[in-house]
Amino acid sequence: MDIPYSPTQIEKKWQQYWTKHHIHEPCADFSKPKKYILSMFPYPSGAIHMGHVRNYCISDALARHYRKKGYNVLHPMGFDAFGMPAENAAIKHKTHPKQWTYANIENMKHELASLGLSFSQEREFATCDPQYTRWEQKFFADMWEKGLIYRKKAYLNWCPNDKTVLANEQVIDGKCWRCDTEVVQKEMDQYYIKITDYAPELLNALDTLQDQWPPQVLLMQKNWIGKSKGLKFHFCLDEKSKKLTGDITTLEVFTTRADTIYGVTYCAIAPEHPIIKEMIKNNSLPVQVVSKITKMQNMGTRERSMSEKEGLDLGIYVIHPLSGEKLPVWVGNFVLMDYGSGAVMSVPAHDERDFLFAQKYHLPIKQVIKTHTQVTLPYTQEGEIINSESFNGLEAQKARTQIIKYFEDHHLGEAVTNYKLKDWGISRQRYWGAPIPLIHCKECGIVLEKDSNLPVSLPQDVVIDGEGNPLEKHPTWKYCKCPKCGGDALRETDTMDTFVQSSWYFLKYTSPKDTWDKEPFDPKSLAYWMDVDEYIGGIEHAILHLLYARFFTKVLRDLGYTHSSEPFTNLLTQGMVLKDGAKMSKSKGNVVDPNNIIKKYGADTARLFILFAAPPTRELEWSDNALEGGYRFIKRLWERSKNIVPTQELPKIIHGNLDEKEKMARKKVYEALIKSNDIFNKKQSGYAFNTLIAACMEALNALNEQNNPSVWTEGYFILLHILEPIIPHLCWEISQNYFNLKNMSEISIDSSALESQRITIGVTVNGKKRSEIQITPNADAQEVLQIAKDSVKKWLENSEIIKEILVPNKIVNFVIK
Ligand code: ANZ
Ligand code: ZN
Repeated sequence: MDIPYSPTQIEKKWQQYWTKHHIHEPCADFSKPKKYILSMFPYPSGAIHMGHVRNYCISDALARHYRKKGYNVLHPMGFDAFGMPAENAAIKHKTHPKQWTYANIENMKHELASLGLSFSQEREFATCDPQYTRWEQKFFADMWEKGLIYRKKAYLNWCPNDKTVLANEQVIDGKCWRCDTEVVQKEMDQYYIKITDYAPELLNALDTLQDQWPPQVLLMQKNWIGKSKGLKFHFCLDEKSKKLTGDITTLEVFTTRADTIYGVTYCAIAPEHPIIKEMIKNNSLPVQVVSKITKMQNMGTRERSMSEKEGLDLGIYVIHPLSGEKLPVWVGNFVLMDYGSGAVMSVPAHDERDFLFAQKYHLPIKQVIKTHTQVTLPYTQEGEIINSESFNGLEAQKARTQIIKYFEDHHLGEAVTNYKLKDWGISRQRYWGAPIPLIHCKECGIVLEKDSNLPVSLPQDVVIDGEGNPLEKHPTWKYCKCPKCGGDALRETDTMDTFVQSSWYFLKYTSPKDTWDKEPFDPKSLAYWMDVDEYIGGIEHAILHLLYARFFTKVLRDLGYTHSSEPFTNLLTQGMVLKDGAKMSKSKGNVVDPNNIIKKYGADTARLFILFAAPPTRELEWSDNALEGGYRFIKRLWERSKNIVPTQELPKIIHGNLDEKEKMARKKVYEALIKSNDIFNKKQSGYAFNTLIAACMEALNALNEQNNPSVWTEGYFILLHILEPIIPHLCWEISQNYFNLKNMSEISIDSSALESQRITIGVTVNGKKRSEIQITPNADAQEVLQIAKDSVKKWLENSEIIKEILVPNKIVNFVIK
C-alpha cells in the first residue's frame, strides 16, 4: 500500500469522525475517575497564534492521554469575549462589537478545529452570552447584599476632549491615545469588590499549592498580596500648623521599621492626602504649590512611581512622639494614598528613597543604626541601635519589638498587619461588558435590579465613536423603574471588568448546557469535576487572573455555590514561543502563522514540532529545520506502516527466540512505552513530551533495522497508542487501517515481557546503602543520578554533595559533607 501521506485528507476525516461520535465529550457517569484538564481560554482577537497552539497542544496531549487511561475527561474551550478591543474595532471599522466578536469566534473555532484539538464542543461558550451574564449579575447581587461590593470615589484617567475614561494602556506619555489631549485625573464613583477581606486566606492557602504550582508564580502571588507587619501611630501637628489644617490635628503613619523611629527627620504625605485638601480649603498654601500638587495628582500613581522623586515643603510641622522634636511635613510624589495611611515617617539614614529625597532637598540625615564596621548611608540592614535614648544598644530586631510595645503600652499606636493588595475596582465606563445590575432611585438610593429581570442586557443600537460612554449616551436604555418603589429611576451605566468573567468560567464548564437557565451550576456536576486537575496557560496571568479566580472561588464557596476553595490543583505555565531569539509578535514582524504551517505540513506535524522542540515550561525557539524533521518522521511512520500485519490485538512474541536486532527493536518500543507513563508524572518530568517523541523516533529506527513482521506489528500497536496524544490524526488513520482502532482506546500493555530489561541498582550515601532504584540498562547518567538523588533525598538534606559516583548498571554512591 503505497499511498502518499496526505494530511489534509486524513485530518479532515478524523476531525469529523471525532465530532460525529462525540469522542471528546465528557460522560455523565460520575462513578468513573475524572480529570479536568483546562487551558486558559483565549480572547477572540480574530486569529490564533503560536502561543495558543502551544498552550492547547499541551492540554490536548494530557486530555487524550487520560482519556486513553480510562478517565472521564473534561477538556473544555470557550472565549473571553467582552472587552476593549471589540469597542476599538467598532470605532475603527464601524462594525458592532457583538458582530465583530462572534465573527472572530467563528474564525478561531475553525482554526482550533483544524488542529484536531479534543475540546468538548458541547460545553463551549462565550462570556458575552446573555446566559453567562445572567449568572454573573446574580453573583454581583449576592456580593452586593453581603456587603462584599461597595461604592467609593476614585481617581480615573479622564480625557476632557473625548469625555471618556481611559484605561492605563490608553494613556500614552500622559496624553489620550485618540486625540492627544492631556489626560487628567477625575474623581468618580466606582464599584469595588472587597478582595482585601480574603487577603489572609489568599496568602496562607498558597502553602497548599507548594510543589503543584511553579514556585515563581507562588512568589509573585505572595508579593502581590504583600503582607507586612509594622507599627501604626500618629504624630501631633504643632500648634501653629493646626491653624492651617482646619479640622485635622494629627498625622497617622505606618512603618515597618519602628526601630528607626529616632532617625525620623521629616514626614512625607501623598498628594491626595486629606491634609492637603484642608489646607487648600483654608487657603493655607501658595498658588504655585497648589498647582504643582495638582500636577502630581494628574500623573496617576502608576506613572508617578516610575518618574523621579519629587516633593514640596508644606510649611507645617509635627512633633516627634518620643523626642518632642519638631519635624517638617512635605508632600512626596512617591507616597501612595491607598497604602497604609498615605503618609510616612522618613528616615533618610536607613531608607533608600528617603535618603535620595533628603539629599535632593537638603533635609537632615540622622543615623540610628550602626554595625562593627563603618557603614555607608543609607544603611538599610539590621544592626545596633544608637542615638535613640533608652533604646540604645539594642539589636534592631529587638528594638522593633520593644518600641512597638512601648507605643502600645502608652496608647500611642498599635501593631498592625498591612497588605499591599487593594480592593478590586470592577467598574468600567464602557459598552462591551456585563452591565452592573444596579438602579439609582431618587427615593430609595441604589437598588439591585430584580432577580426576575436578569440578565440586564446591553442595547444593540448604540453609537460607539470613542466619545463618552455609549450606555450613558443611549437615548432610552438607562431610563427604568425602581424595583422598590416603582418610581422613575436610572440604570447604572458601568459595566464589569472582564477579569470578572474569567474568574469563574472554569466553574461554568462543569455544567451541561441544558442546566444553564435553571441555576448557575449543576451542583452534582460541579462537585464531581472541580477542582481543575491541570491548568495550563501563560505566565502573563501569574498574578491578576489567577488571584481573582482563586478569590472568586472562595467567595462563591462562602455564598454556598461550591465546595471548592482552591480551583486549580496543578498549574503549568508554558514558555514563550520565540523566533530569532525574540518573542513572536506582530510589532517585531517575526510571527509564524499556524494556518500556513497546517496548510503546508498538516496539523500533526505542527503539533509534533511544538511538543518536540522544547519541554512545555521552557522557551521554544521556532525552527524551520526542526519542523521539516518532524514532518519527515511522520511521513516515515506513515510509509512504514505497510509492514504491519493487520490484527486486533498485540501479537504474541517469544522474546528468547528473537535475534539481536529484533530484540533491540522490541526493547526500544517498550522503553518508549515506559517513558510515556513516566512523563505524565509532572513532578519528575515536567511533562517532557520531547523525550517521549525522541524515544518513539529511536524505536522507529530500531524497528527499521529488522524484518520480523510480528515485531513490526507489535511496535506499531504500541507506538501509535502512545503517540496518539501528540499526532492523533495519523495514529487513528493507521490504526483504522490495521488495528480496527483497537489500540486507540484504553488497553493494557504488559511491559513485563521486557521486565528483564529493567535492572535494579543500589544507592549509597557515604558508603551506606539507603535505597534501590529501577533503571533501564545503560540509561543516561544524568537521569540515573537524578532518580538516585530523589530516592535518598532525606539523607542528603542540609548537606553538601562532594562527589557523585556512578558505576554503570551497578551502583550509585553519594559522598556528602
Ligand atoms: C520608616 C522606615 C524606615 C521605613 C526605614 C522603611 C525603612 P512595606 O514593607 O512595603 O509594607 N510607607 C508606608 N506607607 C507608605 C505609603 N503610603 N506610600 C509609600 N511608602 C509608604 O513598606 C512599608 C514602608 O514603606 C514603611 O516603613 C514606610 O517607610 C513606607 F529605614 O517607615 B518605612
Ligand atoms: Zn425607588
